[in-house]
Amino acid sequence: MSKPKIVVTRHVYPEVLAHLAPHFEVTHNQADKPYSLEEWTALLSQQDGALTMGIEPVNEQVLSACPQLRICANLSVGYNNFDVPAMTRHKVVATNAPDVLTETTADFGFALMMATARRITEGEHYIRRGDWHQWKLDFFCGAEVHGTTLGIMGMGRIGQAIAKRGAHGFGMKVVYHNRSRLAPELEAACKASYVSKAELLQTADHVVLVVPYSKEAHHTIGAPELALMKPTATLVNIARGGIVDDAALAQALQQGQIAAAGLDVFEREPQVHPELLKCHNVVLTPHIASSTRATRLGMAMLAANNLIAFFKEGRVLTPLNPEVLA
Ligand code: 8YV
Repeated sequence: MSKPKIVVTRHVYPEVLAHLAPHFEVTHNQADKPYSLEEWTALLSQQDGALTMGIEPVNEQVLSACPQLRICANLSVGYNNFDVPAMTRHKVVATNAPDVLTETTADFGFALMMATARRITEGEHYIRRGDWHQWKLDFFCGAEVHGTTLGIMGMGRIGQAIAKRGAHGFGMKVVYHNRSRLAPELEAACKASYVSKAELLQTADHVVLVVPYSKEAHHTIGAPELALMKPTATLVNIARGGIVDDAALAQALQQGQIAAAGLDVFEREPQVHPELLKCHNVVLTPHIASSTRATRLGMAMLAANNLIAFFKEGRVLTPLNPEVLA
């Protein structure tokens, strides 16, 4: 019997391809060349499944050209590249890759908050420019982290892991806002209190965004929200581009409405808003919050195992639309 055909859309570690090879006829893209929409649609239309990176659109337009397609397994926990209702209508199974990246991503969120508050990259740029000639008392004075108030928007697994770092490691008071309030035992484990969005923005010294992207969450932080924040506060976005209005943020940073920002995600990746690039008080990283080899391998293997379980056993490990399998 012939093997199902799958595509792995971008470069992955060789052990992932070796893991898939016994089960599938694999088309890979180890050259890591991004596809145009036309190339992507034409390629996907030839496949039974796909291991996607969280960036390739799987929507009504693409799906109508792919009657043979049965499953798309995202390597990422975020799945805003999927139109899940459209996939369900087309009976295409959707999976993501939760859990395996939680602690690593929380480490990064905390590191970005610290780097932003303590002006670490600004100090480095100063040295590299050759500007460091003498010690000064108020050299790159930053914001305190320990003992301050940490505001987390989006209290899923990653938000909770960041809260624990802040509360237990740095003695921070943790407040959070989420679509729904956590169960009391989860709040207690994180030492976190539920507050309204406005109260969080008004009281937090450091705001960290971990909200999943959806149309409703678009520009969760825009000019009105930035206006509520303290002028000494920092904002960190490790969620998704589009959760923050980047133009409004650049303006707030330039006008001193907030002290600084740390950004791992942007509205038009890989492009960064030109006004943000001009701001000295922003730390920029290229969407790397989950990027350690062990974690990225774990994410890729989970996506691969979803594909294998589906074609071998008719089940998946992390379903987004379980009704398709029922
Ligand atoms: C991924 C992420 O590496 O999992 C997610 O949702 O944002 C990252 O960890 C990225 O989406 C891959 O494109």
